[in-house]
Amino acid sequence: MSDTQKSKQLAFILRHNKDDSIITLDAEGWGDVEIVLKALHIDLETLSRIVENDTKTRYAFNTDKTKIRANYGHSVDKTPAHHKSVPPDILYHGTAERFVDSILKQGLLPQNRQFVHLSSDEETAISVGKRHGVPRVLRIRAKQMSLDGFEFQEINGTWLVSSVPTQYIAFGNNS
Ligand code: HQG
Repeated sequence: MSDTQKSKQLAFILRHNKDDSIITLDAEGWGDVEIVLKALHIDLETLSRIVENDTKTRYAFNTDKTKIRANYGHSVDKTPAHHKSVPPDILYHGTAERFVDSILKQGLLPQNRQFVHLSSDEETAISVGKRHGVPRVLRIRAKQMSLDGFEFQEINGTWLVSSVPTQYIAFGNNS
């Protein structure tokens, strides 16, 4: 099985394993590396390669590599407390054409995840949107949200926020 396939399995157990059937995560999302290695049938060298080569910084080890967690994307309510960051003026959200009407009525909601995920670049947002269908890119007035009291966390260009009310949403040109 390729590293990409293993990474998808890793993402599942560190983000979505709701009933703790595969692994028990602590309140900040850390799970035992030993359990991950057994569950994925890989060795520490392979796991380290997946973590280090991940272009979106999806995962992190603790200092002695006994624990691992997903940095974002969780549906389980065991999420890292990243530093709060002040976002740039504009962030991007990639979605599918078929969700746009609903988003314009309700704003962006985290749906099954703990946070709404935004991107610092438009290209990434397009590829995020393609996962769901015909992509559309929304421009989010993130700095204004921050000034209005919304808290943002950033992990290597992926930004997390609790929700995005409609007044902060506009369409990108390149959608
Ligand atoms: C949409 C991946 C209707 C939202 C990505 C999205 C990201 C609404 C979908 C990360 C809505 C949820 C997260 C509303 C939001 N009405 N639809 N009111 N509010 N939506 O997968 O942002 O590669 O949970 O637009 O790259 O697509 O796995 O979120 O289309 O960073 O590391 O509901 O996951 O990262 O879909 O993706 P998702 P997402 P990884």
